[in-house]
Amino acid sequence: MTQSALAAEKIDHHPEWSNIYNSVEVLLTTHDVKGLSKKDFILAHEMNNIASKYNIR
Ligand code: H2B
Repeated sequence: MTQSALAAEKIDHHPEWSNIYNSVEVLLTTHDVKGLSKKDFILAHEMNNIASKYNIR
């Protein structure tokens, strides 16, 4: 989550997410366009890379 937050800051794009214990739920959307933008896909890709680095599903 910490690494994803840094990735989000880098592209100035902020996920809606919640964290309880060892579980994180993420909703990627772009409020400015009221839907999905390229940044959502970029951040999703980054988050997938981070998750696979730690063997997280
Ligand atoms: N994050 C998300 N998820 N959606 C946005 O529309 C958005 C954002 N807008 N982060 C950004 C910041 C914008 O408000 C600033 C001014 O860049």
